[in-house]
Amino acid sequence: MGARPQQIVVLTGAGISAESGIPTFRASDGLWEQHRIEDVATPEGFARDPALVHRFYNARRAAAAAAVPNAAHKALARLQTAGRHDLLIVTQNVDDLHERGGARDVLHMHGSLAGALCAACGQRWPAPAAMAPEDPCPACSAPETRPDIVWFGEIPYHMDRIWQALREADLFVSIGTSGQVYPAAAFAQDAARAGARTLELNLDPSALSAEFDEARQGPATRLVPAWVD
Ligand code: BV8
Repeated sequence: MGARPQQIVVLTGAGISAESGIPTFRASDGLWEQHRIEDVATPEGFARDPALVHRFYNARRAAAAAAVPNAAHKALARLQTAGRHDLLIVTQNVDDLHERGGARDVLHMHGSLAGALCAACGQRWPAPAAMAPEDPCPACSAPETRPDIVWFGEIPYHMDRIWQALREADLFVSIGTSGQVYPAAAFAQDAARAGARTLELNLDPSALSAEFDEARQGPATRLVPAWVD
């Protein structure tokens, strides 16, 4: 009888997609078109200038479509499909590189560039390549189309499922995140409190490195396959 499969929860951030050519927030100092991310990625920013926010997300949707999954995305998918352990992938990223690298059931806690949302009626539909504020909602026709993204001040998706998985985890691994955005930045503590071992794989020390049982520094395309294989 093999040992009980480990319950593993992995949290990824912008750093896992960096080597696929998608800039991280820190690399751009959180600046975009002279706007701070916190000003653009908020409901207030969208209300103030929906065309600017759509330009921001249209550019990121195009960059994500042009990017390809890297060895780190593929290694996580290998671990998941090998079936030796139960692996839940939670990502803060809004790109689809985990899925295109073969991962399944990825929880996008900050939403996804692939999704569109009607701010008036809540209808969701697959996002077109480029979106504009006056795009009518396919359900209620209101011109209040927005990206299906969780902005600062909004409630992240899948939280109940994530907290449940952290309570049951044997191992929590954080990959490519600076640990500056909550509630994701509290996941290592949540998992440790429930008895999980915690591991951080990141290019450089993060705000949370001291909290982990083990923190390894290096590029994700080297550290993640080395951990998985
Ligand atoms: C919420 C979508 C309540 C948009 C994003 C004061 C104190 C504490 C908290 C708060 C506070 N004031 C406000 C808050 C709450 C706020 C928050 O945390 N603010 C921060 C700024 C303090 N949080 C919220 O508002 C959240 N909502 O709290 O609601 C609630 C909570 C629970 C339950 C119910 C209700 C919503 C936050 C979501 C915001 N949306 N994204 C978009 O993407 O455009 S956040 C956005 O920034 C990203 O999604 C990402 O999550 C975050 C950036 O973080 P990272 O992914 O870590 O990226 P970063 O560039 O920072 O770091 C990259 C790392 O990779 C670096 O460490 C680097 O070293 C490493 N790296 C680079 N290259 C490589 C690499 N690693 C490996 N290999 C490489 N090659």
